[in-house]
Amino acid sequence: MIQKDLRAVVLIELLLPLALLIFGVYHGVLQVLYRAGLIQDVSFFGIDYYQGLTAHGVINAIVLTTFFAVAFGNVVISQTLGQSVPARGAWTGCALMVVGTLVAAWPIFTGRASVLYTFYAPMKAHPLFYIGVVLLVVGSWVSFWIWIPGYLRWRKSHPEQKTPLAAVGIFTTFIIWQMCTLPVAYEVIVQLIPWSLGWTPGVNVVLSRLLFWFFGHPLVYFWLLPAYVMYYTIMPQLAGGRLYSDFYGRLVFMAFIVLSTPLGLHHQFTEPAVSSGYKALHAALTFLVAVPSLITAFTLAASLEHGARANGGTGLFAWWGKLPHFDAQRWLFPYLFMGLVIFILGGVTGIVNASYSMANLVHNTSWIPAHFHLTVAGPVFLAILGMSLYLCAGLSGKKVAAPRVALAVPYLWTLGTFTFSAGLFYGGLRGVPRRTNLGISFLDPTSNTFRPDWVTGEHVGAVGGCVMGLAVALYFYVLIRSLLAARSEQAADSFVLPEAAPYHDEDVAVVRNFRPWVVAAIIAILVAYVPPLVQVLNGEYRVTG
Ligand code: HAS
Repeated sequence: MIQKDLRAVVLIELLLPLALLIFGVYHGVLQVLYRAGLIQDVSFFGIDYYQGLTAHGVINAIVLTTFFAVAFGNVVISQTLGQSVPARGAWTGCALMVVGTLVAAWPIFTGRASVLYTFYAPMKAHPLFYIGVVLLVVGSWVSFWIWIPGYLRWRKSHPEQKTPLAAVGIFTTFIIWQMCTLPVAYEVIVQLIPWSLGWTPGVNVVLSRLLFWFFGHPLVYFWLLPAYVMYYTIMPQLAGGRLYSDFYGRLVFMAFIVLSTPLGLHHQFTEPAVSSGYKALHAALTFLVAVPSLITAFTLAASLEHGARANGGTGLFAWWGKLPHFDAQRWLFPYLFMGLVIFILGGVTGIVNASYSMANLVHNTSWIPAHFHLTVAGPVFLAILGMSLYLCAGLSGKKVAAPRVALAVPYLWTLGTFTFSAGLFYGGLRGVPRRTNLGISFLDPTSNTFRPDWVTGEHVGAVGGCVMGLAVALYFYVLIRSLLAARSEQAADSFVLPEAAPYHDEDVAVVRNFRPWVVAAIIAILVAYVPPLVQVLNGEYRVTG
């Protein structure tokens, strides 16, 4: 059962970022219009291109994901470890995150923080942007810390039992978050805030980038792992079956603790300050971090097959048809399943990016946003949308209105992301740059920089982006109608998340305890990052102003 005293806080943590998402998605649609040359201006309705791009990235990739991870974590820990989340602590964490978000929103919306969601130097924001980010992160830390005493109590009183898999997934998510946010906290507090206040004349730009990407890659697993919790512990039940192997679920989560962080240099293959040997090490580790996702692909496919066969599925492939793809009662299923389908291409293109020499071809081109819209805007975003609707309706004791429309959203979103990404991959391979207002430059036929060979990709991308916008509009139609529906106290009291039983329930000692994995993670981080850090500190990469 989910604690009653957590309902309000969880609903705020879900609904506030969803409200902001309206701006986030609006600026996403504007992006594709600017880039396709359909808007030929530096700004639209008073918000300029880079301001809108910053709002899009910060809201969608940082605010929505952090709030959701905390909200979902509160629900999972409360349900699986039995009423162990102190409500006062949950409110404190939530309040810090809300204040942080509002404080950071002011400089963004007044044009004082157009530094994009990758906010490292030399771009400089108003100090309130950085202070807001710090509060948001500290709020998420507080929300995590308050789960730990309840977990330790649970372990003491259940010495023979394995920690529920969903709780393992949530703790993994936040252990990674805790490890990766410490260096970025140093960057923001010691480098960026004093610099933006004018207290220091300049910052070491390369150090700022190194610290950001130390955080920036594990950040993607912080986004992804709540979706993995749903795939492993909820989706098999929705499919009518069981999780094929409990051990593989645990192994995957533990492996992410070790492998998520020591590979951020794959975002810096072109960084002059770091030697190529360490970049090669990070490239190799990047291939290794794909392994838990490959294990996930096989474990989930086996779990889906088990469910489909239990529903009467037969044959080598025909059983896929017996999954609840179009069952309006189980509308949550396609939010998870279509996320996985999208992730196949997101994963393959990630491996291309990791391939050192290939990265030189695609780096900073539109290939990169094509890749990450098949990852963070694919499995992650669909899981967040689906679970937010599920929780908002369930915790407020309401029925999801228009379940058929709810069911259509993930399909429409998938069509949109595939179309959008196809256009951006095509353009990226032809050198179309990312983060560029193409409408006033390369896609303006009157400009002497006009590139006719870049038009097709951006136009295809614009069609996809508009379809994605339509999918989100339909989502909000369902969400708002559901929130306005009649409330049942009894339904709210009895609401729980589905929990899939394991088919193979192995008990393997090595995945019962976080400690060895955290120690291995720290060693891996020291090996992968100390020498590059020394190289950066020995150089002189200071900017002033
Ligand atoms: Fe990435 C850049 C490499 C995963 C997000 N990535 C980015 C950026 C973002 C991002 C936001 O090495 C841009 C940052 C910026 O602004 O500059 N990425 C990888 C690799 C993986 C990967 C190797 N990325 C992600 C995930 C993200 C994400 C996850 C968000 C959540 N990425 C890179 C690299 C760069 C990069 C370089 C820098 C590029 C540059 O030069 O700037 C891997 O973890 C991917 C492994 C995944 C798989 C897929 C497994 C498939 C599954 C689905 C199974 C399906 C089933 C259903 C069961 C191997 C689990 C079956 C259904 C049927 C119909 C058959």
